[in-house]
Amino acid sequence: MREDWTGTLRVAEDAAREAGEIVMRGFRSDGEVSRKGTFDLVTEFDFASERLIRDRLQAAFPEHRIVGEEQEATGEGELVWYVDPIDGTVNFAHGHPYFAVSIGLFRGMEPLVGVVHAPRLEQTWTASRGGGAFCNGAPCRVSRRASLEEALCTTGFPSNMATVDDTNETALSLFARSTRGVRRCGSAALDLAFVADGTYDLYWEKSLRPWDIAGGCVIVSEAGGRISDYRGAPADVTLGELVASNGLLHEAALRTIERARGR
Ligand code: LIP
Repeated sequence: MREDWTGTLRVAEDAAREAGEIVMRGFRSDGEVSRKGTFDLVTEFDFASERLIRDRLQAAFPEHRIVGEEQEATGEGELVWYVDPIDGTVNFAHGHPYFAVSIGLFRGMEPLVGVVHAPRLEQTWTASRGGGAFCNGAPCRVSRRASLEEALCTTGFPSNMATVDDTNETALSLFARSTRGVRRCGSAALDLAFVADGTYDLYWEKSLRPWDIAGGCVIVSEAGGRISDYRGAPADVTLGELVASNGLLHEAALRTIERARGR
């Protein structure tokens, strides 16, 4: 019998919307901002948002594990929630509207429930396994553009870019020359949501954390897209590298990434 995740999704969506209200109280305010690294930021609203989401998830699913960006993981269950209280914190702290609350539920590598809620954009993407993907309640699907020449792409860079060798610059250059364009807007969760609704055709990035991408991966999968690592193996959100696409141009994208990496 097919499992029904609708009720589970409702809890996650309600939590994301409630957290979004907290986050919006801090948007363009004088809230406290601290540095996690040279360029990486955290605000009091990241902490408040994560506390709220954890409370809601723990109350509804005491047997589940919760892994979030700003607090220690809790619980031991095989079902794991990945919580990003604000994905795109640098944008948020600078008053840029491209940030989102992101929540994803996985069983191992199996995507079950995803929510990406962008309060400033007033867009909310949701999905549950076998139940399809939605944006603001309307069904959404990946695009049908089948070649890189027609594609609009998005990517990101690690926040510790100044100190790592593998910076994504070669891939950026190759994709910029072979597609309609590459955008870099600063929230992996939203990049994935926009792949799911057909705005972008392709997203790739590495040095990611599971909470950045878990919610979005569920939504892309349910919207008919493909998610993989850089070699084309099924995506594991805990491993940090991801290619997400409409499926049609996935192999061409993998070949470009391989070229960029000199293989
Ligand atoms: C950020 C991402 C962004 C990525 C950054 C960072 P945060 O997440 O979503 O797109 O390029 O490296 O991980 O820290 O704002 O939640």
